[in-house]
Amino acid sequence: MDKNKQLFQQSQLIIPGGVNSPVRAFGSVGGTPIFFKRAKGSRLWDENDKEYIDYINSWGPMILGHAHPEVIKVVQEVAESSLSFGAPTERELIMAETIVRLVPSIEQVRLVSSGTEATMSAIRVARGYTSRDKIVKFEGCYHGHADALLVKAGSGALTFGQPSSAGVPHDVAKDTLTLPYNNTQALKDLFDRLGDEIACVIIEPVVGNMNLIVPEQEFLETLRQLCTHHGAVLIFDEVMTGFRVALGGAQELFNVLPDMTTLGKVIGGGLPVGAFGGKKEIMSQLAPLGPVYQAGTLSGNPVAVAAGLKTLELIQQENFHVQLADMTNKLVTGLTQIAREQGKEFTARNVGGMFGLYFSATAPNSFDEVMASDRESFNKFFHLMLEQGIYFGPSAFEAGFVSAAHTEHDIQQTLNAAQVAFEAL
Ligand code: HOZ
Repeated sequence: MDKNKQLFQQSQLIIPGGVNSPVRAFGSVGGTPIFFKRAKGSRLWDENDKEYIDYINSWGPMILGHAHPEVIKVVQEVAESSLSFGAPTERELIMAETIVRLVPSIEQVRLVSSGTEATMSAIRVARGYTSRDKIVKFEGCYHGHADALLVKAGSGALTFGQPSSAGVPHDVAKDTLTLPYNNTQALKDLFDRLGDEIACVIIEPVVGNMNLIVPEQEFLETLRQLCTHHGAVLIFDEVMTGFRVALGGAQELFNVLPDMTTLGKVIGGGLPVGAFGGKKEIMSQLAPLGPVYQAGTLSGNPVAVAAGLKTLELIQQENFHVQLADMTNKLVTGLTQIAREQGKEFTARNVGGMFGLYFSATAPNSFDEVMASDRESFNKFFHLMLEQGIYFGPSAFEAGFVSAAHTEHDIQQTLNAAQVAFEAL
């Protein structure tokens, strides 16, 4: 019997939905989730020993590819000295110095264990700093699963048709205002009405949770100006984009600086780490200095920080991001060209090493445009590619990721598979 099927059946008996994170259940695309047992470079192997080219890369962290020898070596060495102290270490200081040096707007930073913790904590600090309650987010942006942020969220919340989650108290959600992405006028209107009551605006500066959406420059710049004018804290959620779309993240790429930034994924090199940072004046609100409480036993975990530091060291090599973007660009250009030759309504685009695949005539710019794309064709395409050993995100609403381990050969193999898949559509 197919081992993936067998494991999924068993898992469903004792793990809700058979998975530990909803998108993995293949609910959006249908079929059986793949259970993986091994990964190296750009490749994955499932429990049936079938090989795949990986375009998820653990949703971003594996920017160097899987099991990079230098990352594995440092993880092994550090694990020998401790798995956790629950006390400060020198590596945490080096990590903080590295983040402050590389991310243009961060003056001080605190480490946590996940992106959800980072965004949840950033919002608490922003509320404490401004003494205001209202927060603003954008439709289809996903910032982890803290109660206040599960309002009109993207990613799994979107896939399962539940823009908000059950279990979120009305009193918590009522202070979360949502706006359409890339709609400058709606932004201005809201600030005109309520600007002086808004604690913060949180945004994915390039969205990776409703497929890939690129911000309009004017939209980001207006957002910056309005937040400054009204004393609202601007938070860039760079959990996905940080160190990926450019070394200094989306804020460097678009040259718009937030007051606070949340990070995750790449800074853990594949182990659980998150971070939030920003202006000293805001960050000094945090305990033990200030009145905003935030804490974590595994925060700054030595092994995770070591994996992240080695990853950050390696991605600072000259031309790293140029090459990553080039490789990703070859993929999206190739796919778009094949689709065009075959007369299929499809397009693709990338920002650095992050990409989107869209079954629509033009790349979407907002949540409504993403929702209007042809989901059925995506699902068919996904399975046709999967059969041929190409592993894209199992949902039309997720972005894709390329690593430095992906080669021209990987891209060509993917394009050959796409030729077959588009023909069969
Ligand atoms: N929320 C993640 C994608 N945007 C999926 C996380 C996972 O399944 O690992």
